[in-house]
Amino acid sequence: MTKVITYGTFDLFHEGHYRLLQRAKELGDYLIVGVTTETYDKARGKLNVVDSLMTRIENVKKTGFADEIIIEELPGQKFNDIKRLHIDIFTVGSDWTGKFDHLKDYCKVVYLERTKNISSTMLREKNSPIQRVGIIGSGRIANRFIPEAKLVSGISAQGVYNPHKESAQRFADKWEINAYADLESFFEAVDVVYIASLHETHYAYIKASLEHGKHVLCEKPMVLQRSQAEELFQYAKSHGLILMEGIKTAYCPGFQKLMGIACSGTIGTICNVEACFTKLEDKNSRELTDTSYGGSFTELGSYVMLPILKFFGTDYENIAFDTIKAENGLDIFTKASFRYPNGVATATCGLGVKSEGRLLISGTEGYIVAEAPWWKTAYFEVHYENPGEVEKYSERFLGQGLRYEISDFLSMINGNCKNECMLTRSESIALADIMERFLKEKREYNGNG
Ligand code: C2G
Repeated sequence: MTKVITYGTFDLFHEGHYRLLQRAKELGDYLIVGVTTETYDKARGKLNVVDSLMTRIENVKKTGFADEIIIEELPGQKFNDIKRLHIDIFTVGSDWTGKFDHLKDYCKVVYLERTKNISSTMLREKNSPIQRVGIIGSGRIANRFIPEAKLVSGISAQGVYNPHKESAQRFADKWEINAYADLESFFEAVDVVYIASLHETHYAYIKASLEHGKHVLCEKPMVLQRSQAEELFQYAKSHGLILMEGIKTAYCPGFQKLMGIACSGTIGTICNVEACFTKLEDKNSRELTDTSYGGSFTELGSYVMLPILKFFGTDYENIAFDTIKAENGLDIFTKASFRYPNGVATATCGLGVKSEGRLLISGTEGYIVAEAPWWKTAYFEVHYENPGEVEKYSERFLGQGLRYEISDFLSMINGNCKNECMLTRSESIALADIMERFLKEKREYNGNG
């Protein structure tokens, strides 16, 4: 008798799960299915699991393919199960290819092809809230998005759009999703859109997505003009659609905690915020050669302005930019100084100058400091007049951290989030406004100089 084992969360049970179990059963005579517990999913950083363990087990049972169901509650359990249950074949979807090769010493390991298309009819009939996400752009950030989205239950990567067919196909092959070089067929196949294309293309893609009735999560900087941000948010609102700007820091639990502490009054009234983020880039990179939209501020400015807008709001009295430029006119280092009625702030960033990346929030009673990489907030300290009195806080920041914004995006779509999202519309509009001012100043200067 050939014994097969497979594992999964099987949340919001769909045809991808069904087909996996069907083929797993066909591999042998006896199929054991391990269903993950909430604790295990939490430990491996999977967010948004909706169905209870009992419901998920029931759904696996209903398929009729499982001869036995066990629960998976510990990391490392697979190895023990394989020995204990005398397993011949371990199988899992091909989205895990390579990840379980270490089990090959103990049994056969089979990766079954992931189901690319989860049809909307099946999901709608079941009234399932799974959102099929389409990705616009196929670069570095888009590559980070897919493994993160996999760790958020309720969203399934369906396809990628890139007008360059070969790029789309390469990306699609890598992640086992569909490739589209035609926007109309892309929109037909997906429910929601994630935009990770070049900055200057965001506006047109967001507009097209909203006009096709799709909710949108767009990478920062969302747009580069205030009027565009206002128009898009207005359109989204009046059509009942979600439009969200993805600045990962804003959504991560560590930054939420830091904001909570800063706003609790423990450091008194906040008077000064200094945020710095530098990342040395290759001189030949797009970021340092695209003379229209490259440069440090368009690339990193969103991160360093975020805490300033969060703590002081969007009504600054004055903003001044100081930049150091490369020969091609692009800023390799920029310092934006803000003046507010009751405070001052600086947002510093650089792609060609290295500095100490730090977030400092000074108040009348003390200060909060988070060292680099504070934009992936995992640790910060609260200091007071007495240097011996230091409070230390830490928080998990898992993987690339995109899962937090994806999780919030889903909560907004599913109506589980009562408030505006973690990054408000007015903050996103202010960010677009500042980007516009910066680019205008830069162009005037370069034009005159
Ligand atoms: N699956 C698939 N096609 C999809 C979605 C999922 O073939 N479109 C497969 C997965 O590869 C996995 C199974 O269905 O083999 C269950 O998927 P999930 O519930 O998402 O579980 P997962 O997070 O993949 O956990 O210890 C747990 C295992 O590592 C798998």
